[in-house]
Amino acid sequence: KQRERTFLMLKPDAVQRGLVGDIIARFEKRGYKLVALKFMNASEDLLKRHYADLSSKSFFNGLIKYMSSGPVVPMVWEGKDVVKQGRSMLGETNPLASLPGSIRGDYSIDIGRNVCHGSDSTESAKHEISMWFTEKELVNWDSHMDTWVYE
Ligand code: DAT
Ligand code: MG
Repeated sequence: KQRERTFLMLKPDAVQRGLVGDIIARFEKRGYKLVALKFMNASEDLLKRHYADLSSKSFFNGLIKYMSSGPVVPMVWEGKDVVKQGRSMLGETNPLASLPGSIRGDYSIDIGRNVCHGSDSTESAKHEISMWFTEKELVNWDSHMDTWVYE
């Protein structure tokens, strides 16, 4: 069984631009398993904790304002190497440095409107999952796709 999990979050621009289904579909079609998902307005307090390591940056206030400007879609996805693969499917932090075919490379231009978050390590994934979801919200289920995705 593949147990690695990552935290992904569709940002307010992804929601406003109608990209929610498309981005989720990429992870589904790749073969990853959805473990948790919600649709919510994130509080400034939660966003400040989520981006705590960037609190000294000049763009921090703008980042929090952007992330709290509309609803977001926090999600947990599971599967082999999902943290690293998720980052690679996202592209680079700066969309202009992201290859076509990546989410940011296909859907965004400015760094401050880069449509999707993804954990950058298994440790930060654990931390972020626990910040955004309770243990009860992480759904245990067997995907019948697994035997067709994994050998
Ligand atoms: P990532 O989202 O790729 O993990 P990060 O953790 O370094 O990148 O930064 C978090 C978010 O903050 C990023 O998605 C967009 C914003 N950001 C990062 N660097 C920035 C910069 N130089 N100017 C404006 N926004 C920035
Ligand atoms: Mg980051």
